[in-house]
Amino acid sequence: MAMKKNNRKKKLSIIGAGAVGTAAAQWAVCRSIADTIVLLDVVAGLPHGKALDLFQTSPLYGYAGNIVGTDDYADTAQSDVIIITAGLARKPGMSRDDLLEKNVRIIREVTEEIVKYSPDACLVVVTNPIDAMVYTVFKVSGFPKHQVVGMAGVLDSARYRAFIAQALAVAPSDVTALVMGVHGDHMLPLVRLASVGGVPIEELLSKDEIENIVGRTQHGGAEIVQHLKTGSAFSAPGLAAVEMAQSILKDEKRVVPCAAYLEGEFGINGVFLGVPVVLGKNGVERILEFPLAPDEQEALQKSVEAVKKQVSATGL
Ligand code: A3D
Repeated sequence: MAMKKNNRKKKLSIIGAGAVGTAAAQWAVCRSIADTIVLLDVVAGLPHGKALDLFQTSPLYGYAGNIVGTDDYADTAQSDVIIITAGLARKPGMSRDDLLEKNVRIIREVTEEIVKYSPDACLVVVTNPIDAMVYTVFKVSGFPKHQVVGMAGVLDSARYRAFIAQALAVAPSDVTALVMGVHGDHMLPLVRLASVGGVPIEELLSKDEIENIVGRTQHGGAEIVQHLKTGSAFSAPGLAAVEMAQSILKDEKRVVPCAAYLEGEFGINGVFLGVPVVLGKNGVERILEFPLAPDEQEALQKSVEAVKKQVSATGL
């Protein structure tokens, strides 16, 4: 029997037309992941100009959908997925936690507007400090946990994979690796599970080489901030968010590390933390739980403590 095809038009909105939001919009166009892409910002003219510029790339990319720039949340109505990038980014010397107070205020405001118009959307949160901001979106929206997810692990794992590929001079797409936990210094790039074409990296790289790669992954964001001076990474973060949005919009069931709300998984309760999840049309459809080694469990616990500290600072 022929499968019924879901032909309903898909809508993606991106809140924040800054560096990450613009990169996400570009990647979304390149990959044609939605029929309508809305870019929203509070700065007058910014999203309109960026959307128009992007629209003019459509003959070159072959994207045939709508691209809308706006400062009116009514234009985001009935979105299937909303990527939230609104807020301040880091400058040299700042930690992600330094952004908390101002970004909580912005994220609250943004979430209240979003839910008025798109009660069924899956929300992909990018704004830092991510593990606390995704919690804020969850609490303010009142959405079920499967509809709210944070982007960090996809990016951190991509950085980890890129550094492993570079060290081994192999194709990055042949590297499989997972970063769990908080998006910060206590993130956990799992060494035991990292492999290249199925071969564990522990068989191919020395302890020192692996330690360097793990350290560089943990500080991957800061390394870029140090170079840029005026902002933080945007291209890989934008694509990481689009990778997640695509899996939801196209019901791909990709297995990706994301900040998901935990209720007992890995022995953790009541926080969002980076874990491997299955992303499909319902958002977070499953968390893939597996036994951790004692040192991994201990490292994850440090992540939990870091996130709880951030969350208590949100006042929620
Ligand atoms: P930036 O280029 O400054 O863009 C932020 C945009 O948000 C600006 O255009 C603002 O005008 C807009 N904005 C501010 N307040 C509002 C509001 N109330 N409603 C709508 N738009 C608003 O920053 P960026 O794009 O480089 O970074 C955006 C956020 O993503 C920051 O918090 C970064 O720290 C974060 N980020 C997270 C990751 C992760 O891996 C989690 C990676 C990269 C950036």
